[in-house]
Parts: sequence; C-alpha cells; structure tokens
Amino acid sequence: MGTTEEPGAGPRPLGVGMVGYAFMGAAHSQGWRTVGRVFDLPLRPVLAAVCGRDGQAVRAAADRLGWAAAETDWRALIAREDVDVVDICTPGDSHAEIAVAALEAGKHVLCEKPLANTVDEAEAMVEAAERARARGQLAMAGFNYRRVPATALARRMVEEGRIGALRHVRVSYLQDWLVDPDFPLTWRLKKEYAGSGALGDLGAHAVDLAQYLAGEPLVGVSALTETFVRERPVLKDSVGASAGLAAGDAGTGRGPVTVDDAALFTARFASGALGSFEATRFATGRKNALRIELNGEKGSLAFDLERLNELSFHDHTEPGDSAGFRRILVTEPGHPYLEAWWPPGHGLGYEHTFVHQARDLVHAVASGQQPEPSFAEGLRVQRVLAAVEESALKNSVYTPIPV
Ligand code: SOE
Repeated sequence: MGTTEEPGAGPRPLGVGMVGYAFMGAAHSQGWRTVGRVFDLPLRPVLAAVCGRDGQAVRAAADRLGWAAAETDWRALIAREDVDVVDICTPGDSHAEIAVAALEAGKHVLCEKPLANTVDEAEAMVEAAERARARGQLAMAGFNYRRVPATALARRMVEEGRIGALRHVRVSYLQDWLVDPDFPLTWRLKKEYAGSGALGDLGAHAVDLAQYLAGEPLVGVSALTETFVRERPVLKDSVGASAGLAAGDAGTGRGPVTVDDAALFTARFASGALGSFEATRFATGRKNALRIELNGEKGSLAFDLERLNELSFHDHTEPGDSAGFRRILVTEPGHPYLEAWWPPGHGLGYEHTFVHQARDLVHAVASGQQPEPSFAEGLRVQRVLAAVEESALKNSVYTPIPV
C-alpha cells in the first residue's frame, strides 16, 4: 500500500471482509466498527462484507453487525475488490484453507486463535504468510488477550527488567459451561471441527499469553487431559450449521465428545523458568477466569481477567518491611492503548481488546510492519498444544500411590 492519505479526503479506506459471524464474529465486528472512531488511524477500516453459508442468516448478521454486504461463499468474499483484509472467525477446521487462499489472493489476513487445528495446517499457514510477506501482505493471529492494557503493561514491565530473571509462570483459564452433562454436543466438542477442547480454546490463550509476557518460548511439557462427560445430547443444529455437521448426525440421542474437557500441564521455558497451566470448562463458578502470575528474581506481576483494569506488582527490591503486592489501576493515558479512551479510572472491558487488535493491524498494514502475534507465533502455540496432547497420551499410565 502506498500513501495512506486520499487528497483532501482523509485516510484511505481499508476494506475488511469477515468470514463467520457468531460469538467471535460479533466481537471482531465490534472492533472494526469502533476502531476508527476512537483511534487516529492512518487508514479507514470499512466493513465491506461478511460471509456465512446460510444466506438469510448472514444477511441478518450483516445488518445487525454493520457490514455493507453479505456473501455465502468465502471464495467470493476473498475475490472482492473492496476487501483488503480477510478476518477469519470460523471454527478451526477451516482456518488454514481460507487463510492460505486469502493470502494467495493478495489479501492481508487476521485469523482467530487457535491458528489451526493441527501443526501441519499451521505450518502451511506460516509458509503462505512468508510468501505473502514478500509480496507485501501481512498475516496476524488473533490472540486478543495480549491487547488488554494491563497485559500489555505487564509485557512492557518485563521488557524493562522490572521483575528480573524469570523463575515461575502460573496460568489458569477456567470456565464452567460444560458442567451440565446434558449440555449439547456443539462443534466445540468435536475434534474434526475444533481440533481440541479446553486445550485449544482456553489453553491456546494461556500459552500465548505466557510466552508473550515471558518473552521466551516453552521448550517442554508434561501433561494430563481428561474428558469428564464422554457423550452428550445431539440436538438438531446443536453442532451448528456453520460447522457443517452431516444431517444424519442430528437428532440421534447422544453422541461422543471427541475433545478434552480439561488440560493440565507443567512446562519448562527456554531460560529454565518453570510454568504450570490449567485449562478447563468444568470449574464451577468460574465463567471466564484467566489468571496469570510471573515471579522473577526482582519482583512479580499478576493479572486476573475478571479485574482486567488492574495489574498487581510486587517490587522485591524494596525494603522487606514495606514491600508487597500493589494494585496498579491501568487506566492512565500513559498506559498502553489508553490515550484514546476515557479519563483515568473509567475502565475498559473485554470488547476493547478487539478494538485494540484492529488498531494494531491497521497500523501494521499502513506501515508494512509485521503485526504481532504473527502466524509463526501462532504455530509456536500450536506446537505446544500438540506436545501437550502427545504427553497426555504417554502420561495415561500414572505412577501408582499405595492407599
Ligand atoms: C469460549 O469458551 C471462548 O469464547 C473462547 O473461544 C474465547 O477465545 C475466549 O476468549 C472466551 O471463551
């Protein structure tokens, strides 16, 4: 892309085409709708078209979410001249095919996490992204929790050396929406659509955030996974038309859950720091509880998504009698992303992470700089997920403890 200004008309438009319009599609739409009204951008995002297989439903979604047009075939969406960025918000089984085709069609791509369902698919996506980069197109993985101002501040503080050499990273991501054994068999519970269960859905966020904040990769894991409820009711459409469940699968009583309900693992970082991870959909009372704590030689940082405007910091270089965790209210104009929002203390929420993600991608496109996280970083997460699954299989024989 050349100059970003149209003579006398402000920033040039950047056409966005989105595939999928369920929960993540709604969240991304919110980001695209809002970003140009809050941030001063070098390009002007335009919600050009949204795509889904059901014509009536996608037209209704376009109206509801603010998209100018609707398409029923993603190939038609990526062929559109008014689409510069393809935003992929579908289940994981279609990420690779759509992303590779969009990059090859000369579009920039934003792809929801986890990047893919398998390491092979993620590798193909990285290769396509590298080829595209040489032609000037960019690819970004959608790990939105990097874009909470408090996590971005935590990253800055780690980079500044505020916690010193890292020793521990402790992450848990807890939800409880699967506790009821009669909760239906949705696409998220089928390996062929979702790749894995709590591991890919929640563990992917935990791993990405841990590697991002630590500033280093994980190099080994030891894991346990479990599927507590192995069969669930197959309701008509419960797997979701968009996931393409064969018609014959619907209305047949109970069907097998083919992904994990929970994944626990310990891990080693490249520096030798130790990590512990827990991802589950069975933590009663926990709705979307993502917590991370980093302990370094000089201090600690802790973040809790349920209190997302806050970051806890302990400075271990302070005198012991007055040192201790203190709460930083991350709403100052000097804090990441906050210069464009409300006066100090007024706070942001979950949806703002998608506005920030859109902001960072627009700046990357305008400057030609690689946005973060790259597809290569998405692949790194995918490799960790695969290692967790492999390790969990090996760990299925426990060291027995006499009772
Ligand atoms: C579902 O459990 C889910 O929506 C994830 O898919 C998201 O990535 C996470 O942010 C919230 O929970």
